[in-house]
Amino acid sequence: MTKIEVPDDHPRKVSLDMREKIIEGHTLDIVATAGLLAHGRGEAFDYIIGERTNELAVKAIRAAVAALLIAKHPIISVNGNVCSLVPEDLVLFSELVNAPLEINLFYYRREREDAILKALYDAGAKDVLGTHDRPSETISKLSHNRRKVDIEGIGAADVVVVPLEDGDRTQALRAVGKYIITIDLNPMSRTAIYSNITIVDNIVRTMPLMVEHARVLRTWNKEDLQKLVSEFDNEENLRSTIQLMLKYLEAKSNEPIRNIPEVK
Ligand code: PTJ
Repeated sequence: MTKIEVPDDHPRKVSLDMREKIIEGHTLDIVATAGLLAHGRGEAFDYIIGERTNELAVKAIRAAVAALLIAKHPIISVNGNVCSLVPEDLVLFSELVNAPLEINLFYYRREREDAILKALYDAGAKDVLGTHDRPSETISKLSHNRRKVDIEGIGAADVVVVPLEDGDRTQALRAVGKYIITIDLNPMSRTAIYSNITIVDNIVRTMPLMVEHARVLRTWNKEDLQKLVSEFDNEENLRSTIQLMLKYLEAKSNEPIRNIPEVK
């Protein structure tokens, strides 16, 4: 399939380039067909936060990085969408906070696992957990296919990052005592609600910021990192994010329709 070159002066270039990545990922078997739809849902929510990272997301990013840095056994779960959008930043971040990557798919197919593994190795990953040849265990309260996790990965983890995740799995991971961090543009999704820390932002903008904050926070002492985590209130952060969306829409509704500036 031919990849479309979006011209630099196209007003929706960033968004269209992201779509091209997801479409290419689907062609390569990295992204599930349902991942195309999940991306579209994300785009809609991104529009109503103004397609930019806000202060509430930065607060959640800092708490998330701190939680990972003080964790005993942190893990980052990787699915098709995440791998196709931010492979290099994922690998870099995983090294900075010492949290291995685990492939954990909602729509598992062996071909997809292979394609994602290759993409992660191409992006510089050295070790990747969650592959079919590794020892696995099951998490309770989930149906057969979706319950498998790596024994040394999510199985043993105290803190798990599950970006762009299905709500059932997030709830099941919470039920078995994991501390959950997510990145999800929908502040009303079950994953957003059930996670301990929810970063409501596009993963494409979030991951580079997580790398940036990890570089600074990894020099902090444990007590100060713990303070950042303890002071973070996910429920309050989610409520404020929904308020922010309302304010954004209200401002739009008061602008003359034809003069509404393009969202940058
Ligand atoms: O690769 P697999 O098989 O593990 O499947 C991955 C998907 C994403 C298909 C699977 O986990 C799924 O069905 O997820 P959901 O339930 O659709 O949830 C995905 C969430 O991610 C939704 O709330 C979207 O709004 C959100 N989302 C989509 N794109 C982005 C996003 N959040 C942040 N950044 C994005 N780029």
